[in-house]
Amino acid sequence: MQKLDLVLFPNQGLREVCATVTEMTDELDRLIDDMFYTMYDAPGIGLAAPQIAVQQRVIVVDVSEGKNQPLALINPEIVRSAGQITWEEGCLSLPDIYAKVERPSEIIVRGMNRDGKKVEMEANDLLAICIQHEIDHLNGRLFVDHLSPLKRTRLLHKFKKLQAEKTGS
Ligand code: K1U
Ligand code: ZN
Repeated sequence: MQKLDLVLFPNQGLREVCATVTEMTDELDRLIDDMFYTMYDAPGIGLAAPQIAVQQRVIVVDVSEGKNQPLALINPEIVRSAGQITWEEGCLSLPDIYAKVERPSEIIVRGMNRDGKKVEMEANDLLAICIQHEIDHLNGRLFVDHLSPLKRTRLLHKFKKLQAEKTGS
């Protein structure tokens, strides 16, 4: 397994709609292993393929305390959503900035697991938030896009300032 480089904002790849996966291959299975390795190492509770420069509809998630409930979904789709929850979200592609985002609190998500089997499951609270955040990535959407234009501009300005400080530019 290997740790993959994370793609950071404002990379254009984070703004693209990812391609549907047409077949489960050994290469895709290895990519999923590498995605989990990269997510746990970050550390994060989710990761979407475009964050490691792969423009395909693949996400991995683990919101458990023990980091022992890995979930990989291929071509995930939300088929039903209800309720409302606000959570302070972060993003591995926008390190060190956080904002409260409102989303549905309960979802039914459909997709394929890494064995190539169709799956449909219900998710609530943090798991639902995380799956929605990752599916947004597959559609070129970032958590800051859920904020008002003023909040988004302020946060992205802060992000650019922090990055400039880090890189000394
Ligand atoms: O997709 C990503 O950028 C990963 C992101 C997922 C996410 C976080 C918060 C709400 C929704 C989705 C992260 O994992 S950021 C890191 C983070 O939240 C975290 C890291 C370690 C422990 C607990 C949380
Ligand atoms: Zn993210």
